[in-house]
Amino acid sequence: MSHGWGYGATNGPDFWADNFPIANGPRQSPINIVPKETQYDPSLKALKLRYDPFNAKGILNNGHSFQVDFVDDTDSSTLTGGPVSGTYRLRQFHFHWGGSDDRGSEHTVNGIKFPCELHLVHWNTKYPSFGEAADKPDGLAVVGVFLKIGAANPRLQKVLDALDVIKNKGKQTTFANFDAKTLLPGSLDYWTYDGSLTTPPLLESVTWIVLKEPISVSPAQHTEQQRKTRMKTTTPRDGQVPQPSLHWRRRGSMLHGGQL
Ligand code: SG4
Ligand code: ZN
Repeated sequence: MSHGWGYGATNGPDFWADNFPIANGPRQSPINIVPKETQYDPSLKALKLRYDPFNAKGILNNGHSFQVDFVDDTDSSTLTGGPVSGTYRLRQFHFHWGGSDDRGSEHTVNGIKFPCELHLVHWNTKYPSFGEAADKPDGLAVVGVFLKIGAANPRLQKVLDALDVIKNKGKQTTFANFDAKTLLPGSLDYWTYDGSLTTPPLLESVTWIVLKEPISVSPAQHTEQQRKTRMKTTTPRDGQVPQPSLHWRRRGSMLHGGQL
């Protein structure tokens, strides 16, 4: 993108509204999730993610994040169910990492930041393309996955290895035959709310599906990422989305769960 936005002292989130007035809009992301203030909604369905490893195409450093792009001209990698109706196609996934272990995620849970957050971006096939979908209220569905420091994550290593060749903004390289499903946690239980892109143009087009279970990254892998990239994150835009519009779903149909 050619806009001068960033995460610095003079072009960071507090300044985004100058060029993107929607920054003060009613459904801006990210938010702080307060689990005990969320509502259990029995009408929410199980999330279905079906990804074809052969759709993985390339990995790109866009200057704000690095993303793995997917071929999206057929319905072979899709998100269905969960809070959405219809079929959403996987377009790309990217990460938001922080400069230290105690920050990095964009969403927070009870104010707690995770070291990293993975975003899998999907677009609604009721529109002709990602571009057309990106500014519609039901245009995008992004699955957010927190990363916590723990065991080494061999699935993540392939992504980290690729970072060597895309150190600088605008660099890209092929990234083929990668199963995005291997990056997901065991449980697809989620919180959901209607929000926005977390970077300019901050379009209010994203149904957020934030998974409750984090995946792990080892201290060494996290250090490796910090050495290779200097990516930044957007902090929660508190108060803009009321907590009661968050819903959560447990796997199975234990309707009286209500506990986290
Ligand atoms: C990252 O900068 C991605 O690399 C962007 O991807 C993405 O923008 C942006 O984050 C916002 O997405 O899931 N965090 S987010 O709300 O997907 C879009 C690209 O620039 C439009 C393609
Ligand atoms: Zn993101």
